[in-house]
Amino acid sequence: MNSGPTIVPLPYKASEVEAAIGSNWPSILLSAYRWMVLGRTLDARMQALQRQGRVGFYGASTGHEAVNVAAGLATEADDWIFPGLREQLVALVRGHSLVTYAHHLFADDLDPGRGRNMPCHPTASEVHYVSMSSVIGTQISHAVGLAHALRSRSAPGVVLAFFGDGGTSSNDFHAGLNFAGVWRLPVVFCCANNQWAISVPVERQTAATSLASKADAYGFGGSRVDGTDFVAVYRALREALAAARSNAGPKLLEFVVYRMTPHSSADDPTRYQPADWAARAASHDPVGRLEAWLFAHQGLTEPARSRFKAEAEEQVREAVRVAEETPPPRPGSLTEDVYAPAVSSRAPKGR
Ligand SMILES: Cc1ncc(C[n+]2csc(CCOP(=O)(O)OP(=O)(O)O)c2C)c(N)n1
Ligand SMILES: [Mg+2]
Repeated sequence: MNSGPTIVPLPYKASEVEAAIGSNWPSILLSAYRWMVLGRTLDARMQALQRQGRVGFYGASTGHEAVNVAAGLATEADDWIFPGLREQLVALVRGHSLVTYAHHLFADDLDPGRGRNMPCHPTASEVHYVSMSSVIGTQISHAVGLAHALRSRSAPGVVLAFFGDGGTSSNDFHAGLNFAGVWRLPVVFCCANNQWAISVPVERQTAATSLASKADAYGFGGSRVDGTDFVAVYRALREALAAARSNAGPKLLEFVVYRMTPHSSADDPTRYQPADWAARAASHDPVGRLEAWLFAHQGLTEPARSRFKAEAEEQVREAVRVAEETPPPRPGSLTEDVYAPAVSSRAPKGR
């Protein structure tokens, strides 16, 4: 294994992992690790391309991978995802094509959003992944509205609403959680507490003892989970999803993670983060923690690790190549998907 930061080990024996996530744990963990490596590789490449002026903006999810991959693997096809800035990996794990996502990042003619949204705001309707609004917190009330619609129509599915620690101070957080609690809607609120809202540390965001504790005020349960521990995240999500599916009501999960990159490509965290932040974050790296466990307990080898990394790099390289060869959106696409097809206002003859 690479010599790197001292990783805080995942505290499990194999039997405990089996108890937590079921008998197919070996394939779940291996699949999770490979998706996490893909996410990490994608982030590194896109941040470099942004610096080269080849994509306009990028918000990395480095440090959030265990949460995103667990959400992708724990949800069912009927479920819905309302993301914040850093959850695109959830869409990819649920089956959204990496090439299509690259078309979005390059805002080209094959972007399903027709190049109108800034990068990292994809729409992936085929996997029930709803394009986010950049206005912090608004996706929370959108998610609750959809959960209400599912309930009204007796349609299956649970809605996952993602937001950050900063998002818990938004009006929509209150409106959304309040409404979901009163109506006992099938929503799992997933707060990725990466301890920063750009330059504002979470201690200045709230005086509450935890973000999870805010659920008490809305009449449902909240739990704080180590968001860099894939096993803990997967188990918490499976339990919350099962409860919501059986009409036991919503849940707030606070996943404590470490933002391992600048807020976005338009940020310089050296101006506000303490000098030891990067080292603390690296010791809680979710990819490194799962990788170390797989080496110790599941027979992961250095050649296999290198092969997974090379495969991820090749997938990303190919997606970038295809997107960069695609022309920008056609001018004529500007009004596509904007207006509904014209409907005659005149009543049919004979009535
Ligand atoms: C209503 C609103 N206020 C301010 C902003 C500017 N802004 C963009 S991201 C961000 C911080 C978000 O922090 P958090 O919710 O913790 O999510 P993170 O980016 O850390 O994942 C802010 C203040 C915004 N987009 N919307
Ligand atoms: Mg944050």
